Amino acid sequence: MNDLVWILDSTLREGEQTPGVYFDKHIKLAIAGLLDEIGIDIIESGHPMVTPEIHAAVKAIAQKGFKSIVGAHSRSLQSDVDLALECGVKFLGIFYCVSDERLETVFKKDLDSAIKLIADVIKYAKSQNPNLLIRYTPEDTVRSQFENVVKAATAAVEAGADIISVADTTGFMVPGTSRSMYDYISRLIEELDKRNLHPKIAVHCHNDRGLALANALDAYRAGANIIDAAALGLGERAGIVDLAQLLTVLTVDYSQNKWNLGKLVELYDLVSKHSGIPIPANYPITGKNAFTHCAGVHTHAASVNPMHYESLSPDILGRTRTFSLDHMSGIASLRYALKLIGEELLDDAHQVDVLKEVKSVGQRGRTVDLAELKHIVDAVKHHKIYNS
Ligand code: HCA
Ligand code: CU
Repeated sequence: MNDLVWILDSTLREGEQTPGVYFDKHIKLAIAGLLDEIGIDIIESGHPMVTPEIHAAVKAIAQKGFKSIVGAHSRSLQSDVDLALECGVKFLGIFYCVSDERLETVFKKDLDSAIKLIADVIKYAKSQNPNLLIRYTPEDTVRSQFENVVKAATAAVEAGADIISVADTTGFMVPGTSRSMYDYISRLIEELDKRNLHPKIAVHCHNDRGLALANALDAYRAGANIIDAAALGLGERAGIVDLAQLLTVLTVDYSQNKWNLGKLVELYDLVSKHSGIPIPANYPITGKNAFTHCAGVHTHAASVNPMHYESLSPDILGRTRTFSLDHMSGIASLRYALKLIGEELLDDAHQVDVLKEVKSVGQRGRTVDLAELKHIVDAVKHHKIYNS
């Protein structure tokens, strides 16, 4: 397993391929600023050929002087490369599919001429800037003929590519089956090793089956050096690996400790607001309910010791654990919440009435937060005083 894994964030490139999503230049700069603060190694900031606005944003981000390496996406065309280099990026991701099906029906080219085209563009980019970090991605890598991928990757590395990315463009891979990312990456590294080639290996996993993170971790275990992700898992169709989930698992479960996880909530709020894509309440790590306990049995045990119902602490993200009161709540949850609002001395009869009201609110499909609980307590007290 590779200890020095790099993260490439593609919120601004792949993420903007989410239908209907567009980030203004100042928002792109703010997102890139947060990614830099989090400690992301490579920010894939856009594909400058797509619009003049994206070109301007890539340029502005590249010139910010971030610690993160700022990169651009590019087709295997000299004109795309020129436009990207003009922005001053230090990383260039060039993609070209080499499956027989795509070559025959879309590009109308044979493999050798496609490979020549790819190698020529890489050589050209390297000649323009020898320090440029170049990634070559055989798009739809995992469904392409393996021999084609090895041949294209070999030519790309010989032409100057530093990174070969394995793209699961359609979220096709399934851990533990014959379509395992672990096996794929292992085989590719072995084949390149036989040719004495040792590029960095990146992995780009789409989430069509909900397996993007599992596949990315499979790739990491097999020795991948770079993992692509995006905030909120944004991207084409079901998107790609979710950045916050990936960084949290690598930190907590794989002992990597290089990211400022405390900034993720701010990043997600910003990206959610400006993409118009809400964060589902039950989304791992960043969802509203990710650290909220509800059922009476849970809140009771978790108020004794949170570990009973948590395997991740909200502290690592700068979040707080909450206890939600609704129709599921019991007297233990209520007493815990009463303590939090300084009402622990409320007498038993009042507590029973407060709990009744809490359950009634819950049955109407809402939860009671601490501010509302205070109002309920006041009303119950007032009611009793009024009636007595
Ligand atoms: C795309 C497809 C891509 C490319 C990945 C890469 C994919 O939108 O161009 O260039 O590394 O999933 O294959 O995102
Ligand atoms: Cu993609």
